[in-house]
Amino acid sequence: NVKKCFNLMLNREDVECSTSDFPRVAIIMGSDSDLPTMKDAAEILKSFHVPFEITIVSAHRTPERMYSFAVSAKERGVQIIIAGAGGAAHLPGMVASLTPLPVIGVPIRTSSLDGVDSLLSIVQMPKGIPVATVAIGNAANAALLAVRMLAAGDDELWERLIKYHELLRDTVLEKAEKLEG
Ligand code: RP5
Repeated sequence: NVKKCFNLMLNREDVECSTSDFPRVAIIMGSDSDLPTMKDAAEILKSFHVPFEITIVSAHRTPERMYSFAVSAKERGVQIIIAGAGGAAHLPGMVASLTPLPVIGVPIRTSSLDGVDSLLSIVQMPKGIPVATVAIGNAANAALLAVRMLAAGDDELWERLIKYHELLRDTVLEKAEKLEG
């Protein structure tokens, strides 16, 4: 139950949360203070019926945990990792260095530099270890990108994505119609 996971995480309890024994996507973040941003990724995955796990892994506060998370992810069935971090945001890059699984980084908006620090830390990976980076705070797009990657080999997900895009289109058309009167 994802909602229960969120509540537990907000109470700063160190728990593993999962919607399935076989999560296809892992959502991790450096701190529970990232959860208000990262929960958007969970909501998107939930709406596409993609099983996922979500937890806190800090590169600098829990480096051993980051290591064991990254090296065991593939064995646990994880196909894509979404990693959110703020400031000197090294979590996505470090995780990508520990597993060949695709990693999508979410730069968290910070109070001092508005998240530009997070963005540059995540996006500027040197050649060899890629991290796909979304816009500052856009965890929803990270999840949508993960769904697209999975959908390339999953017809059901493919159909759901097509429906999702039709919904986006229809929403704009409705608004345009209203505006035009
Ligand atoms: C990073 O430091 C986290 O990803 C978070 O965005 C930032 C601040 O963490 P807290 O001090 O709020 O725990 O590791």
